[in-house]
Amino acid sequence: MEGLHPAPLRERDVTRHIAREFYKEFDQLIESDVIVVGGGPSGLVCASDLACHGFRTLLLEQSLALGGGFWSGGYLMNKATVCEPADDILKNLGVPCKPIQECAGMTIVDPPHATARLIASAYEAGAKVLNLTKVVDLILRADGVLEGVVVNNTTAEMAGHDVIHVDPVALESKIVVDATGHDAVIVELLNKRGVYQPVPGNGAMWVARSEAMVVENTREVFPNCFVTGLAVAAVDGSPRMGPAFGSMLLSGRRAADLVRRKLKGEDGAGCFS
Ligand code: 48F
Repeated sequence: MEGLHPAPLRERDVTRHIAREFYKEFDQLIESDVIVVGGGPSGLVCASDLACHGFRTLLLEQSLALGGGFWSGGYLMNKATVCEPADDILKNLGVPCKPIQECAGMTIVDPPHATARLIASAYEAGAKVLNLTKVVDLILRADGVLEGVVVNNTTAEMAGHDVIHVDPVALESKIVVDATGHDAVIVELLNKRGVYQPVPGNGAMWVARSEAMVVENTREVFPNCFVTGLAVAAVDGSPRMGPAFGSMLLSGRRAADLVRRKLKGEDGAGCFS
């Protein structure tokens, strides 16, 4: 249609400017203060809080879409539970949280609405995002210091090295946060490299216990490596909790707070255990 654009839109310009912007930004992501691995609810809150405090924060997600397991409330039902006080995190983002009269403190949310707002909030806070980016290894010095992660394009990894052999690349950071859910990928890699004990994985379901334990045990598990969200339960062998998402949000917030205090050199912050 004439008059829609001041100059005719050229295909080469679309390609050129996508490439230019991507590589200009990518150049700045090679070195960050914090890399958060996993864009589920815990990773999104953690990345958003850290970026809000002015830390150079990079969120890595292997899938095309951010959001992890928060798009559905389990069993393909489009409702999820969030208990107090985690509902405040969502309410502050404008997500309706419906109180349930017969269960004090429990609210029901629409997961796609909540997930969309968490994603927007991470971007608005200034977190940078690389999706379709899978962490496959760590930068680990001989003195046991974690200095970043090794990543590859997810589609190249999916094809397998015998089909497409593409070498991964490294991204450096002062802190790595494992927000990879059940798989606790970063801690598993520490174990694979011989510097951390085996990861037991989640125990059987026990919602109340698990929700409390995940938040309480969000911590630095190895120098410069913090765990948040369901990865905490996997690392500790504590119970799974199904579609109860409050502790994911609170754990992401707690991880960001611990990381922030460590980076600021505050006393007692982030002692790994
Ligand atoms: O699983 P996920 O949503 O983790 P979370 O934030 O929340 C758990 C809940 O969704 C739910 C639950 C509790 O209510 O039971 O499961 O702890 O998000 C983890 C994200 O990490 C990504 C993965 O695709 C997902 O989006 N991820 C996993 N491995 C890698 C990765 C990897 N190697 N590289 C990059 N991203």
